[in-house]
Amino acid sequence: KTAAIVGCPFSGGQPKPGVDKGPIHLVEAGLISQLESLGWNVKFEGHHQFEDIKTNDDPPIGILKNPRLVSRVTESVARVVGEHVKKGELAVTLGGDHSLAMGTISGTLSTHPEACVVWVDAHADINTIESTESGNIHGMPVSFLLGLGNKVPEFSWVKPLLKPENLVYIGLRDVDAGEKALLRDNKIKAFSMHEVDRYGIGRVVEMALDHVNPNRDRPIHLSFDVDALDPTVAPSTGTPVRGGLTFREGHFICEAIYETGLLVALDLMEVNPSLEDEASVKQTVAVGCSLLRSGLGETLL
Ligand code: DIR
Ligand code: MN
Ligand code: MN
Ligand code: MN
Repeated sequence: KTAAIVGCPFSGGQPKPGVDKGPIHLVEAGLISQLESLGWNVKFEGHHQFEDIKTNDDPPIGILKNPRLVSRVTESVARVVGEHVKKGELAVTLGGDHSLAMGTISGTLSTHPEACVVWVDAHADINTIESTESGNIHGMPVSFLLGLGNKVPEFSWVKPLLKPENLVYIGLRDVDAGEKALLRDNKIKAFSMHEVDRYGIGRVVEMALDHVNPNRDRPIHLSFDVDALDPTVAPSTGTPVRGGLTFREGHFICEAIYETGLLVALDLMEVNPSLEDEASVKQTVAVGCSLLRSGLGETLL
């Protein structure tokens, strides 16, 4: 069993500097050897290098910020992740901001069109060019993958390969009004923190998988935004929202999805080592590594 680490030092999908240092800190904290200790053959040939497009050469489209840069970077991530998944390697992408998932999920679906996506996040990241209030593309990747909203020609490489019924959310608690309408209109299944409180994380994961993967026979792409965790657990992230998943709830999701034996790609996004104090950074990076270990089969016993 081989895991391919795709380090993506990229921050162009949102305005706060530092999230590009997330993958570097995760690897420096010992992630590679931790995953090797779990019995994986881990491939890591250094972090991905992205060509830069200067802001001057990349004016907004509508209010979308850095559109050409985000498009170029995510397209190359799609190619890299797609190649790993095609070879049967577990693609583990380290972000970087969540716009990268436009690439990672496109890569997975290019090989496994029947794959389902479990999106763990405080946010739905489903704004369209019409609905976005921030213009930050990390709040939009899901709408591009689903083909919602007016097409942005710059992103013509993104094929709408994701079907709404193959997507499920866990952990939502900060969803824009326009996004709520998109979730409703497209009948997308979402388990917010309200459902986590009501049913417990065990039943929520079970129900989420029953929805997208009733026979437990389809490949799974898990896209985990660290801000799904409560800010007391993962403080160093760009858009923290109180009332999030506990340490154990976050890990339970990763453990339960590993146990299905169906995981083909895993993203860990939005760790920003430039935010909060040194202890908070250390804590957030450690929790990132530990979520990834759970996703790769670490057990408590
Ligand atoms: C907001 C925040 N919905 C936006 N999204 C964030 O900018 O579209 N996503 N923070 O991670
Ligand atoms: Mn996100
Ligand atoms: Mn397949
Ligand atoms: Mn988020």
